[in-house]
Amino acid sequence: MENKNVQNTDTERRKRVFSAIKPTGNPTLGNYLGAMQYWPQMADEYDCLYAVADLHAITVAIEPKELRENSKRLFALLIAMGIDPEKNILFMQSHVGAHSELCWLLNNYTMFGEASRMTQFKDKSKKAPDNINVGLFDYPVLMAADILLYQADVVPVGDDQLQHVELCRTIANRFNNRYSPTFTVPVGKTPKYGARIFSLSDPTAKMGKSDGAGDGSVFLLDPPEVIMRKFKRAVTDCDTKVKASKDKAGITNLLTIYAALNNTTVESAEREFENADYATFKARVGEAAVERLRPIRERYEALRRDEGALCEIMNAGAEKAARIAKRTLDKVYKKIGFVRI
Ligand code: AQP
Repeated sequence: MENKNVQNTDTERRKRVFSAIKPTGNPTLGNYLGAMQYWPQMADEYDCLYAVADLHAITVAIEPKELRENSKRLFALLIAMGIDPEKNILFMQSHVGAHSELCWLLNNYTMFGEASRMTQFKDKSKKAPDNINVGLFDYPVLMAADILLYQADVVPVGDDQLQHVELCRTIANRFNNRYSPTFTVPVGKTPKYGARIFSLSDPTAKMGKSDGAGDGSVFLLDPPEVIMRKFKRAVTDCDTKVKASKDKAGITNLLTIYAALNNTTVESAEREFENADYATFKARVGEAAVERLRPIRERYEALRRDEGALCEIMNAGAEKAARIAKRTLDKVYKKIGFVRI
């Protein structure tokens, strides 16, 4: 993906990647196929920063114990799925105070109408009508702060986050035009297959972390027999052909999952299952997911046995991230006209 609008303020460095995931529940196969699976390999080409977005997690109601456990679990999972903390900057968002600071500053360069148009805000407001808090409304501005602090060029995300990246670009351009080039204007990058994985029990709804105990979401830490059960029960249709089409949402979703898991195309998956019945096809998709997730679960369990080591990685990541973030934040304060000491 080419970015024609990048205003790179630091020409010496490699291009930068930033992405994050919030610890709101159990990470799903949707999170993995839509975004996370591409993160480890990006270190070959880019300087990468990845965060557990714990500040974002409190925009929905969450118990303290759950937030703490989800955050540690997600941090360990990111390492387990291949993010090497020596080659990437991996950190917990709340450990770098600059995120909240820049968010406040950027609030003043974001229009109320722009934030009101965000579909995720509308969807989440409908889901929790008794907790439509200002933080939920401000979510995309905090996300813009996350990205802009690190002068990120590329933001790998699933489909649902593209609108937020667009708003981030608007805010960055507005600030750059009002003062002088300050922020790199980033581009969002989505994968060809897997940018939106749907629920297995309702293939018209996005597979989400906070979907609870139902069979619609496959969680990355689900045991193999649970994964197999969920795929075997996946909703399909009353046809018999394993073919992607608009009126076959369930089968199309399963073909997409298979293609994204095997790094192949939907067309080639269709050919592979030309003569298969639905039961065989669903079992094969399940097996592919089990095989992909097995080593991740094993590495995860080993990492969770040593909390001390995990804390050290968190500390080191936060220090490195804070150093970069401070440079941007200082520049922003100065440009706006704050007295600096
Ligand atoms: N179903 C999905 N298909 C493809 N990509 C997805 N992502 C999320 N769901 C799917 C991508 O995963 C990354 C991390 O997501 P997030 O935690 O930052 O926020 P989210 O998009 O709100 O994720 P969830 O799973 O839907 O969480 P809840 O249920 O708590 O709201 C992002 O890049 C996202 O695009």
